[in-house]
Amino acid sequence: MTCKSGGDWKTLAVVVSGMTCNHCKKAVEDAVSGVDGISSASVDLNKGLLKVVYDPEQVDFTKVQDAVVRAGYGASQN
Ligand SMILES: [Cu+2]
Repeated sequence: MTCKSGGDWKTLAVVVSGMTCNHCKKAVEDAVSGVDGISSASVDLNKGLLKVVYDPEQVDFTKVQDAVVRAGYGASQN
């Protein structure tokens, strides 16, 4: 992925369903952080929330959702 010099990253919060333990948390984080244009992905397991730092020129909610679904979980916009 290309490195950008600050300022144009955005943050997105996604509601993730189906996570029950730390393995799920890591599976979602790994799947989403591997997407081009995503700088970081972190899951709050208790809240069922995924926080994504992304480049809006490359990534939108659908891309994040695809990655979560591929990992076997559900994603909806909060
Ligand atoms: Cu699990």
